Amino acid sequence: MAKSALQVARAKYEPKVPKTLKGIVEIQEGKPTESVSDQAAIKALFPNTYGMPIIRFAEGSKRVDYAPINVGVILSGGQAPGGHNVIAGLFDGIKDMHPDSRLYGFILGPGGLIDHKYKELTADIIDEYRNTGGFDIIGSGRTKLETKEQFDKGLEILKKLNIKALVIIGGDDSNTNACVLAEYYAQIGAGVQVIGCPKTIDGDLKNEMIETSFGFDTACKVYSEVIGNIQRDCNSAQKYWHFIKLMGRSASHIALECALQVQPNICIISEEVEAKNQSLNDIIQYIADIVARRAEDGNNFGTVLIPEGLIEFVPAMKSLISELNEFLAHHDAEFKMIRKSEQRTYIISKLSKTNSELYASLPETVARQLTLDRDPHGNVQVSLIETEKLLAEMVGNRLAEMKTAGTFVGKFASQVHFFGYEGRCAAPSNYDADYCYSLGYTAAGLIGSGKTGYMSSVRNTTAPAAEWIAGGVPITMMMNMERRHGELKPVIQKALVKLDGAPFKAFAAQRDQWAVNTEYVYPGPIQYFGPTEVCDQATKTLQIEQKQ
Ligand code: FBP
Repeated sequence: MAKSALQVARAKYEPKVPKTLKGIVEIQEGKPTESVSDQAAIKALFPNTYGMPIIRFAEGSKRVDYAPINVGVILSGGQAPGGHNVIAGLFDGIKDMHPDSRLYGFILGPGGLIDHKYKELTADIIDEYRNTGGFDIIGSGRTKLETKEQFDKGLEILKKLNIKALVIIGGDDSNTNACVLAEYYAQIGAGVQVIGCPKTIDGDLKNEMIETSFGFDTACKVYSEVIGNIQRDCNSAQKYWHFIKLMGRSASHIALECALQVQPNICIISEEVEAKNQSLNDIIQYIADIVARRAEDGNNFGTVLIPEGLIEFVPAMKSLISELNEFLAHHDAEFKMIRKSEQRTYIISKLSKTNSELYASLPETVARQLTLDRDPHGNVQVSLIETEKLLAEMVGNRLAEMKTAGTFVGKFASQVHFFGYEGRCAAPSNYDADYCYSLGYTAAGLIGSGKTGYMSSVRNTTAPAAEWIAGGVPITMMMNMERRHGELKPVIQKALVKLDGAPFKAFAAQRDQWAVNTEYVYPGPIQYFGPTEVCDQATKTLQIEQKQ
């Protein structure tokens, strides 16, 4: 396979690791833990894996002799930079425990386990993928691993390959499923440990013990580079307003982090929209007022960052989407029989009055996008909804009205962008390359110490890597009960942007200034060779959080 010069050079990079991870390591166990809430319910559902202590690796004094072990690994959900290094760290970890240990990758996500599709990951394969982006070493998929039949089917192949531990690399839903699987295998005495690793560019799998999910760092740096380039273009030509939607299915962490990096004129944070009960109209007016204010200074240009999940956080839209979800779940076949040109009228006739009126007020394309197929978790696929076009169009209409009323005196022309897939498979930054390798190596350590139902945890990551703290957190500790598809289920709490958190406050304190003035920052591309302050920076979010 042809390789770029950077790929060749980057293959030689040796990830930096915590000093307590390699060499002679000893396990320190903390006190019993509790779930974040609904303790009694979670305890009852996870009798074998509830309440386990937090694990921390420390420098040890005596080397443990490990037996060879066969381990399986699954990549689950959306791609995130650094996944290959998690696998490389896991591989090196189990080989360091015993050179005869073997690693098997299940193909195309959890489906590979159920359908018995796998490949052995040998040293030459692993070496090809060190420090590279993507999940193509074994592929990923969104099949939900949640039924007893699937667990039993998976166990057949695990037994056949003599696999004693399974590592699931995924987001909040996949790690929830990993925990249910760990509990089930413990309950039936299957002899298979299950360990999770925190992955998602969205950054919403985080808590006290998991300070960030991997991939967030690189993805935000890639988006910020491109937004910075757009801002420079925008400031050079001074004739466009750029509406830029950024991935993040639910939480606005990516938009917030990019805003902190590039200082745009406007950034909408979904969690704030929800907390302030804002309508689509309020958001449009907020943007239009800033456009008008900048026009007074002769600045007919600017940038607007929009989180992908926004639409579901506007309370009125949320209610519309939830009624649509319910309706389509029960009338999908009937809906699909309706001619495309008549679907909109059909939906308008079926919804309750308020939702029907809101639906009718939306531009045709967005109305259609709201009725597209749901993902396997029943969610609207927000990446298919062109919120950036919706806002640009509606702001344009509002400004036209304001012009007639004499409250807008400038010119308005817009460009729209969506950045998501561009960043998910980027070559990992040093931060993600190091963090991911450590997460994988830590997972091997948890396996070696016989743990199950744990998530690999590496903390203190704004310090130099040698001082990072590696260990494990019981997954049940992150759980609460939530209503999903009408049923109460134990799930890992999703971490949304906290409006009383330091990163949001830092943004809120500066945004009015960024709106009127042009204070763009141009981060430039990720650097791999050069001074550590250029190559090893953590995200602004983490830096601000950990400075507290
Ligand atoms: P994960 O939560 O599985 O990591 O995926 C996140 C994400 O990249 C979202 O930001 C985006 O909305 C979604 O995946 C897109 O999914 P798909 O790859 O299926 O189009």
